[in-house]
This record gives sequence, structure tokens and C-alpha cells, in this order.
Amino acid sequence: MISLYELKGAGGRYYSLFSWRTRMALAHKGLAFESHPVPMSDKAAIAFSGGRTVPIIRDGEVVVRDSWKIAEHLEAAYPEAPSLFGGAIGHGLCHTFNVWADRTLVPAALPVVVADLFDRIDPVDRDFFRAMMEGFLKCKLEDTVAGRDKAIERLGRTLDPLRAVLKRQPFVCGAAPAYADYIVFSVFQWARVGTPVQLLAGDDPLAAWRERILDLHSAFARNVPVA
Ligand SMILES: N[C@@H](CCC(=O)N[C@@H](CS)C(=O)NCC(=O)O)C(=O)O
Repeated sequence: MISLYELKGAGGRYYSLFSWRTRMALAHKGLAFESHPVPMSDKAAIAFSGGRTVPIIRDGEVVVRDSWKIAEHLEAAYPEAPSLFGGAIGHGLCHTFNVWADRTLVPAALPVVVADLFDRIDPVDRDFFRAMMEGFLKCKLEDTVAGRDKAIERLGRTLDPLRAVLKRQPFVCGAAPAYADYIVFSVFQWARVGTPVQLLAGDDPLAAWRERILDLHSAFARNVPVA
């Protein structure tokens, strides 16, 4: 069975944004996995990977770190299972989309989620998490609360092209979901696990899409501890 190393949250929460991409990719491929939650500050626990971040998978003898590389590994190693990319062009386009999401969507969501998420991480990680996030944000975690409404507006504008797409087709990838859907979903699931703040209005096409993703693979992502 594949082992997935991911972040350990309080109350059994799985709060690693990038690991949600891997979780959904594994579910999409129909691959069983065993979760190994590790505190964010425990770098010794993941030293075998040669890096300092999760997700990491161990698939037999193979260790792969980085959610994008893991998706590529799963697509290459399990070609008979449902495709994540839909061929070579889809693979290249999805890589572009992954970089866009990491550089645009994730930073736009961070100030919305981070203060509440702090209360839901493993308590042993408090100092580590605060130092890292305050380094990214260049402000105290608590200062993000006052600016949250503006940050939600900014995130909404970032999501606007996706909203337009989802008015015309049910999934980011078209008629059926695949990895690009999970890239976007990872941000919403991170928010769902990390904060009670609602990012979307009920009539937003993105809200209906999120419900469709939550229903996938026997409601795999719906039935987890949330904020
Ligand atoms: N590009 C990497 C990013 C991974 C990443 O930043 N993971 C976070 C958790 S979601 C992490 O392990 N952070 C711990 C740290 O930076 O020390 C990927 O896609 O896997």
C-alpha cells in the first residue's frame, strides 16, 4: 500500500493544502493509501525524503516528494487507472495551471485562512508555524483578521476566470474532473479544514463545483474533520 506523509493537525485534521492534491489524485486513481501525519516542525520524520516539505509518498521502493512530482509519478506508474492529465498536452497545460495556482491562488487565500488555521494545527507546531507564516505575510498572524474582508474580495477576483468557466462546464477539466480540479480544490479544502469563514456565496458556480468535488470518490473529501 502507498504511504502518504502529510501534516498533522489538531483533532485529526488533515490541513496540508498540497497533500490534498495528492489525496485526491490517489482517490482518482483508485489507489489505497495509508496516511502518516507528521508535525510540520518535525523535519527528522521526513528526512528520508531528502526534503523539508510534505506531501511525500512511498510507493514500494520509490519515494516521491512534491505534489506535482507525485501526480506525475502516479500518472506514469498507473497508466491503466483513470488519467489525471488526459495525455501529453493536458500534462503540459496542467503543469502551467499548477504553477499559476501556486503563485496566484495560494497566496491570495493565505491571509484569509491563516489566523484561524493557527488554532487548528498540532500545538507543538505553534512557534514554527507562526514564524514561517509571519515571514511570508510580513505581518503578525493576528493582523490578517482586520484585513480579512478585503482579502476575501481579492481572492474572489483571482477566482473570477474559474467562475466564468464553471458557468459553462461542470469541472475545471471539462465534463469530468481530473487533476486541475484537484489543484483548485486543494485550496478550498484547506480553507474548509482551517477556518469557519465562508469564501463563497451559496449561488456562486464555484460553490456548486466544490459540492460536486466533495461528492467524488464516495465523498472521500467530505467526510473529514473540518473547521
Ligand atoms: N511545491 C511543494 C510545496 C509543499 C509545501 O509547501 N508543503 C507544506 C505543507 S502544505 C509544508 O510541508 N511546509 C512545511 C515547511 O515549509 O517547512 C508541493 O507541491 O508539494
